[in-house]
Amino acid sequence: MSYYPLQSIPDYYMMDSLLTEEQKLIRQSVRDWVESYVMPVIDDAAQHHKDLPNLMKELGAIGALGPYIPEEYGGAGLDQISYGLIMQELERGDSAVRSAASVQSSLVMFPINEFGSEEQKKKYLPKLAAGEFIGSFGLTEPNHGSDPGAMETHFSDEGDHYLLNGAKMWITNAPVCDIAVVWAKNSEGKVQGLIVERGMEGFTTPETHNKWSLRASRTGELVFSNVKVPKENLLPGVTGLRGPLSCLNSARYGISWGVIGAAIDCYCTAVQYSKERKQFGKPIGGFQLQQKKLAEFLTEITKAQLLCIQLGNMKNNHTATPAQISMAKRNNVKMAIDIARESRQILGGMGIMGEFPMMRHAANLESVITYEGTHDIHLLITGMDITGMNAFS
Ligand code: TGC
Ligand code: FAD
Repeated sequence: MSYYPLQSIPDYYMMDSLLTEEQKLIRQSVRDWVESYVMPVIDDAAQHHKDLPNLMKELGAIGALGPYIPEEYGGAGLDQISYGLIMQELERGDSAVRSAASVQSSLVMFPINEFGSEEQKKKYLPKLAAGEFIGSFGLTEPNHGSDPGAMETHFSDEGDHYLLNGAKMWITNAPVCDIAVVWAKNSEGKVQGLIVERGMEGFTTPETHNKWSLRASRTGELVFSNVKVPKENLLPGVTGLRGPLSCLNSARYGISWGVIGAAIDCYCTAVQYSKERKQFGKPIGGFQLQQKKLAEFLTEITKAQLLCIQLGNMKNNHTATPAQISMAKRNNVKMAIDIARESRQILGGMGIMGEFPMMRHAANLESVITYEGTHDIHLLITGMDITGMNAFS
């Protein structure tokens, strides 16, 4: 259960008037699920680095896996604002829960739906939508994070199969995945996507231990040592870096919404605490310095909500550009991490305790500000869009 009444979740600019009844119902059902399934156990899971039991199947059951994937493949066929609202509600619970859903939806189901063959869609999408299969997405490598175009993982055509070699690092859900969408270079040096299945000889997924962030999520490596990948596992619909980067557009969009949820959880907790906690004979919420913080939090959350609603409209119309998505990801993650850090101070010493969510969200957001393109990389994408000049090379 959240520490604050759910009615206090802010909608300062009446953005609900821009939502359909269906979108509001979807948000409410995910909010209810987060209250009953995530909130009671998330502190224990994060403190002790434990999985939330049966998480992927639970997410599948509430329609949070592949919400915008067509119904014929097991998705919910929803629009992009509904997808965003689902991400927001999940990340109000914890970034690890949103990560699980956004990797599966945007980084595994999206490329199979967008670039996969009919057989691949039928084979994998319904199981991924139900959470029966857990997927991971391998782009980042030990030597190549921000510059995936320089990746070393490669495959060769061996007649009746491909032979895959290389390694991916920092991969969400690698240790528990059933399949991995892996981006690798073909013998001409062009990037293509392969679906690698657990059990293929030479494919291992060692776990990355000792994280201070996203402790309720598994992170690991994908290691390929002469893995024989059947030819039918190549994604036929895309060649080039555009393939993986298109998936990132979808995941970055989801993160832009998701982090609003983490900010809301911190903001609402701080408001509630500031009304209850008395010092110098009155609630600390009555002091101007605390009000300044709370007023700024609400202003920033409201601005982030407006960015997302309009970006969602543009996504629905297929007009959102990658640079517009970068702006929202960068702005909203920074907004959320600032609110997590500052709101912790409103709780004084209590702010460092697991009973309250700020330290957990702040620590999680240290990953979120780095993955899916770092804060600085997104700034350079915006800079390039403004000037037409590429600061990367
Ligand atoms: P560049 O030469 O600019 O572009 C290469 C080709 O890609 C196209 N392109 C895009 N296409 C679709 N969407 C985008 N966002 C695109 N950006 C570029 C581009 O048009 C070009 O196409 P073509 O047909 O002309 O070949 O590429 P570059 O090598 O200079 O790199 C550009 C840069 C730095 C922006 C890009 O590499 C980048 O975004 N780097 C950041 C890497 C990143 O975000 N990695 C994320 C890994 S996945 C992850 O973190 C998951 S965490 C999940 C969780 O747990 O929630
Ligand atoms: P680097 O690229 O080495 O960057 C280091 C620093 O240099 C950063 O501050 C960066 O902004 C800066 N920098 C780099 N280039 C420039 C430049 N041109 N100009 C100025 N500054 C620059 N990846 C996946 O493929 N799949 C996943 O599922 C996945 N999950 C992840 C989960 C977690 C918990 C984490 C932490 C990461 C995950 N990642 C995943 C990897 C993530 O996308 C990368 O960490 C990220 O893209 C940055 O790469 P890097 O860590 O190698 O940093």
